[in-house]
Amino acid sequence: MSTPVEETLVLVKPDGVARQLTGEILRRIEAKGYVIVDLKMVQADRGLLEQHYEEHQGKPFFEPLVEFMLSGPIVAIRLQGNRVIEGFRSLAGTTDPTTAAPGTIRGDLGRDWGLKVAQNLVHGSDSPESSSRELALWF
Ligand code: D4T
Repeated sequence: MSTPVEETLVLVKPDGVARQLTGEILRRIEAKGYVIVDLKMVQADRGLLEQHYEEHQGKPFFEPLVEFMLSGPIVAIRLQGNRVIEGFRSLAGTTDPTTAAPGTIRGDLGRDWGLKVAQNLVHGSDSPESSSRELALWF
């Protein structure tokens, strides 16, 4: 079965950078066999984050989420591979780090810190449409 080569946007969020987990997260991505084709550290601004999270505008966690993403540098990664969109989300685990499966980035390295917004270490695009839109925003 042949599958198309895809690209996805991965972000190591400010908690991952602050906790010095960037290397561990990149190690897991590379060990899986996906290819890092571009990578940069950025301090995002509010405009970028409001566009990135536009689907969540108006939700109670939107403002805490933007504040969290403004709280420190982010590592943005353009990642390539067959079915990498689905594959990275599988590596990352589900949104809530408390219940994310052990073996995943969020399940092994994340936890609930009792804050207004889940600090869950990474972001990965959730569809080909999101991936194109988000890569154009960040790169
Ligand atoms: P991202 O988009 O950051 O990769 O995370 P997910 O795809 O797993 O989750 P999401 O877009 O639904 O949520 C974005 C971001 O908001 C936080 N969040 C989300 C939260 O604190 N409370 C919530 O109820 C939801 C749905 C966590 C991730």
